[in-house]
Amino acid sequence: MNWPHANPPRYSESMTCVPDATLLAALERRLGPKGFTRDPGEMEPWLSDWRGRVHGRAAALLSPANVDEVQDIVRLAADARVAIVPQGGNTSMVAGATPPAEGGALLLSLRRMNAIRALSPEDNVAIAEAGVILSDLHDAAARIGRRFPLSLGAKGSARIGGLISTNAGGTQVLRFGTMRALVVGIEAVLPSGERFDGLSALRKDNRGYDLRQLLVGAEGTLGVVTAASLRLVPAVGARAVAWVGLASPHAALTLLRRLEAATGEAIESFEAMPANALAMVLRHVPGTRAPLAGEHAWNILIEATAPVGASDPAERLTTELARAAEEGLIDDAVVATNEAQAESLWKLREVIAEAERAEGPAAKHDISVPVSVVPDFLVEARLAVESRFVGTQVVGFGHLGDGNIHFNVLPPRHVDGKSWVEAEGPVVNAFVHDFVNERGGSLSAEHGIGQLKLAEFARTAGPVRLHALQAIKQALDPLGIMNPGKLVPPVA
Ligand code: 2HG
Ligand code: ZN
Repeated sequence: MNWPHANPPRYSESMTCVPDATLLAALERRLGPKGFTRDPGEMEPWLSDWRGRVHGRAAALLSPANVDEVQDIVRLAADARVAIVPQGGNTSMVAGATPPAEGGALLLSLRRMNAIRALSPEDNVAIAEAGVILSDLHDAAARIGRRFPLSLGAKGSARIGGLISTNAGGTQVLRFGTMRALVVGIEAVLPSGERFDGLSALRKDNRGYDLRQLLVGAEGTLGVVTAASLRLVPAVGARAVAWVGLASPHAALTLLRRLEAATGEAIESFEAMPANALAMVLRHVPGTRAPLAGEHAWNILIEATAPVGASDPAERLTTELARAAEEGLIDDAVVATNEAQAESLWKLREVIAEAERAEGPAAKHDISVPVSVVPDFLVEARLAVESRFVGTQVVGFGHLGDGNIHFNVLPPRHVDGKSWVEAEGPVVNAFVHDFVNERGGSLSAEHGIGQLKLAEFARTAGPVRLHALQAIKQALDPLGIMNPGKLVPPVA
């Protein structure tokens, strides 16, 4: 049993070719003017990542209208050994959908495939194409008295295919899990051009290796996800949204466990923001204001929900928060009294990424550690980073209840942020990731590896994980045409 060392996989990044005029003409004929463009103006918005850090080029932008067209694209590209970069809403935090700078790849946009093919209240399933925008799926589920329980700040532009391909998390993972827990079936075009028809809404299916789960979180490196059957849950009957100010992440975790015990399964979101994250939002996002008087070291956004027919969770939440205040566990709290107030509290949380983008470059991390470790991590890692990299400021916020912290390090004031991130970013990244590894954590909790984490992933993954990953890549995409340069570190 000396695999994988005796027989290392051969996948390497440099195997693809630049498309020639014959291939481009064939693609143009097959896709027509709506599905094929090389116009620089039309391609431009899709060639950079959301944060504007990575800029690529592409030989053409392909926007197929259906799975047959996706299959033909993949077949033609495979014959010519040309790389394909699948793209949905282009909201990746790790430049997972940005084509390489050389310009040889074909950018494959799933945006035109945006039909919700079926909604079944009997199966509690929606079948959505890869290009469906998350908030459109929310609305469609609501129309049949159900809901799709995954949400995140980018819900107005993130698309189902990308959410699946990154195994997206977001703000409701606490109760319903990440995308992985919500994908019931998948339809995808494999790197051979064959269609994997796995859409049926089976809740039990033990036919061996789970290709569906292999494609979730594969970042387009094992094929193109074209549609999925997605789990729906009962619609929300009542929700209570609260904003809490407290002194430490330790108090926050105690509060979370207490609220869970008091409200059954009602707590869906428990999002933590230090004072500097809230200040950043108030500074950059017009129309926002602090919900509580005074500054609090930590702010927690809590949502509790109950399905139709169950009792309103607001009363229990209010009672528990009052008790926590009396005992000195929290400093202050407000429970929204109407939907508009609830929405404005949520907005403060959902626009953090936008505020950060406006603030300027930072060394960014999307880490996870066991939930019990989060409070100490937040205090110790901040101290360690700010003492090691003098003048920096840590903004660590996020999904405390999932053990997932966006641990972002702002450059010292008075330095050029972009140059600092270029020069110091990798050193800071390695420092933070080592700190996380020593605590049994992961360098990617919910954003994926993409291109931005690839070197750090290769450095820290260890040979067993790495070789298994490379072997799977080699088996399913032997030509290396699917989103090369992302997720799978090439064999040295
Ligand atoms: C969030 O939770 C997103 O707001 C973005 O995952 C995190 O900007 C970030 O670091
Ligand atoms: Zn997040």
